[in-house]
Amino acid sequence: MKTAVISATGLWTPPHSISNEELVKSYNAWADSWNVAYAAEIGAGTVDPKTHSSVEFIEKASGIKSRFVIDKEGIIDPETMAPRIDERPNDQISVMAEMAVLAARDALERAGRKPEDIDAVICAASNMQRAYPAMAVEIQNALGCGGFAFDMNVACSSATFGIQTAADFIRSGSARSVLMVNPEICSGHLNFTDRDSHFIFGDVATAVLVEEESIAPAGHWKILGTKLKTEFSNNIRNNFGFLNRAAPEGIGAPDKLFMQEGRKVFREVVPMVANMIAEHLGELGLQGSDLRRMWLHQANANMNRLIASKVLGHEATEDESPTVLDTYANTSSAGSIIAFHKHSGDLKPGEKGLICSFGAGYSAGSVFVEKTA
Ligand code: CO8
Repeated sequence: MKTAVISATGLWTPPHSISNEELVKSYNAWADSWNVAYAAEIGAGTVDPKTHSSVEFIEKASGIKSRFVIDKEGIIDPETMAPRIDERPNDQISVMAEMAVLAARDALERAGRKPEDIDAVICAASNMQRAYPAMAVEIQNALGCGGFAFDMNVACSSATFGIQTAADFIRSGSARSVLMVNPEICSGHLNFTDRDSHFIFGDVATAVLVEEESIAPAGHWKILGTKLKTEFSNNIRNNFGFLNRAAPEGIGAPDKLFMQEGRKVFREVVPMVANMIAEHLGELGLQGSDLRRMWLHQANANMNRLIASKVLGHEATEDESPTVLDTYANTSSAGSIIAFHKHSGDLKPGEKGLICSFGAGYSAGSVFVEKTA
């Protein structure tokens, strides 16, 4: 069986950032107008007034201080409370493909690869811009890659599921060089009028080049093992889809946007992920102390602290479990890849680490890697 490695990663960060202060100001302005509009119902006790969001709560509960987004103006406009992303004509590259291409080019450049060296493109993300043609095929075409391309969606775990899929192609010999991209426009499906979750997500694109070891550039990351797990849960759900486009409570209804029982997710996902990592470590003959660093999914700083301490046996330092949540917020599948991309350059040959994601499904994926010379 061939050995799969990570040759390089790439990142594209949107140009606009929204601070908690800016986001809370627009939410509170929207809530005040809503309370005025529903003053009679609130007075009659038939609806509850909207209470203000708070910067302090957001930072304490999640670790998020700001987020990057494709469109800032629409999100912080209390009259709109959503990104304004214009539809493009079919003869122009679509937004998701465009950002994926930028992250992909970054990864290709770092690996010294040309698009024609790529055998397969996987677009793995929480939301696809359309049903078909697959985003990955448009990305493949825009880059000028050969081979084949397809989309996959496992919510926040899409990237680790994508890495295992790519690694399996390499292991089986059906491809030698696989580009896996994660364009995440989380702001497009976030309910900015929901106080409990309006602060959670940001937009970004990442790319991972998974290749056969014999053709990989020096300094690559050997994939020691990959493991995936899913367990059905309604606690993170979005009912938007092609079957409800014409329903009276269709697009824009709260259940057609991101919804979650955040507390339950926190409680249930932490042990699921910690157990999965422990099991996977055992299967690979490793221990938590063998890990130089963990690049965990970036959903919540407290969640990561708990998972990391269960795996390492002590409170993880920022060096052992770096966070990008403060500036990027939750970018769904891209989070652990941003952390890896930004905080892996200092690892020495032989040092090992873990890329791990978790989220809706529930789903979780672990990818153990070792830096090579
Ligand atoms: N400002 C002030 N107070 C607030 C706010 C706010 N914005 N929001 C809630 N509160 C209040 C609540 O009303 C509550 O008050 P009370 O105690 O009086 O009822 C109090 O603060 C505590 O509220 P919570 O219990 O909700 O707060 P938590 O401490 O649980 O923190 C979190 C909330 C941050 C959401 C936390 O539960 C969490 O991070 N959970 C895990 C989330 C997670 O990992 N989710 C995974 C989602 S990712 C995924 O897979 C989806 C992919 C799809 C991506 C597409 C995106 C659009």
